[in-house]
Amino acid sequence: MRNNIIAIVAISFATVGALWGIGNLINPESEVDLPVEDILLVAQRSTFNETNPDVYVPVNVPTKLVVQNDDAVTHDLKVDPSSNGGITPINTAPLRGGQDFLTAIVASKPGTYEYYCSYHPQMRGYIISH
Ligand SMILES: [Cu+2]
Repeated sequence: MRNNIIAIVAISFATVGALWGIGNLINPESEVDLPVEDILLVAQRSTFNETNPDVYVPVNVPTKLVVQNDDAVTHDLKVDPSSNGGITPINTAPLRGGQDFLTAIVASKPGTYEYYCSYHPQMRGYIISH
């Protein structure tokens, strides 16, 4: 009985190992080689990244966006629907100090779109898709 259990466990490990190996052959780590960088916007002293920078994203390539609130006060980040329909709206919902939110910037047309904090009018910048 005990030998049977040991044999089953050994076969299970062998199977998992084989599947793992095959998976790596089919799906190598370097499968995606796009010049896309993740974007981090940190709300601090009521700015995003000190300068409310322009954010450049490629059209039709979703770009990972993390919004992090390092202030004591609540911030959010919103992108409204655009008149040309070229960007997916974003709304992080209110973020308290220390909270962050993971989302994506998805632009389907070239354009300039505003991002902003709905609590602080000076916290605004542009997403430029190209
Ligand atoms: Cu704010």
